[in-house]
Amino acid sequence: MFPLCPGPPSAQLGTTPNIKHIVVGRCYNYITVVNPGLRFDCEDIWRQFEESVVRQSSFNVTVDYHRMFYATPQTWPCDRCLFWSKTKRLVHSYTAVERHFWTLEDTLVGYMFNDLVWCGQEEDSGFDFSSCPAWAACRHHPVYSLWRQASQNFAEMACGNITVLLNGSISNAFNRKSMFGSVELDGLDPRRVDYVNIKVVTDLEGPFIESCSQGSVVDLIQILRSRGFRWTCTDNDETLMILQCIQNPKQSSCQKCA
Ligand code: N1C
Repeated sequence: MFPLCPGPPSAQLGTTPNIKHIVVGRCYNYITVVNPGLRFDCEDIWRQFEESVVRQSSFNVTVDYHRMFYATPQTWPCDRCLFWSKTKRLVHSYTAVERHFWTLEDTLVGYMFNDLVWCGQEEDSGFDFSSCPAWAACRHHPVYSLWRQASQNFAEMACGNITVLLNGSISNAFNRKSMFGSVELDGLDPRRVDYVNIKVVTDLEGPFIESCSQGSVVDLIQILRSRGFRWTCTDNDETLMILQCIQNPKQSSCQKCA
């Protein structure tokens, strides 16, 4: 089982220009402004990252980022983890108001690499700024490998009450090939996690395809049950609907109180 290949975050072919400045700058921002007091060596983290990516001689090898993760030991409130699948934009407006949640992008590694693209070159020792391998080869794509390893760590660390936000406007809201369904779910430890709170949210105007009692979400609940997790499931959580109304106030379903 391996994750889907949803395509790069933006329509660019090669490594994001100025990636070193972006990553090192985000790192300093994180340890200075976002989470002041953390002591990390941003230059060293970059070095470990760069060496992992550019040292690989072939694209058919999964990049091993363990040295970079080793340089970024971080603990976070494990009982506030928020997982998601196919709801990235909504999740981040949600965490902006529900500030106690932690997504992977709130950790240093997730923060540094969010929305970036990178790959090395077959024969050279630098990044390839003109093109990166097709996402069809995603199991070995250096971007995918990083999210896969980061997602695994994030899930293994989770404890207490955790939440997952799924998209009820698509079929297979819970997809066994997604990062959540293939890596994170299997990484959760029923001895550490008390409750898995599922939230299924649809677009305001639909389509209304999946819910807590319909479609692949039922399969997720079945898996959780069989592994001994306790769970709850909520359709169209009020805060999530209000957030969508803020982004789109003219929607007819947002006019109820007018
Ligand atoms: O495959 P997905 O969703 O189910 O992955 C989302 C899942 C979340 O719970 C996160 O903890 O996995 C973690 N995660 C990220 O935080 C993340 N940020 C950016 C996984 N992937 C992440 N990305 C990029 O989005 C990455 O390039 C990957 O390929 C997509 C997966 O998004 P998805 O298919 O919506």
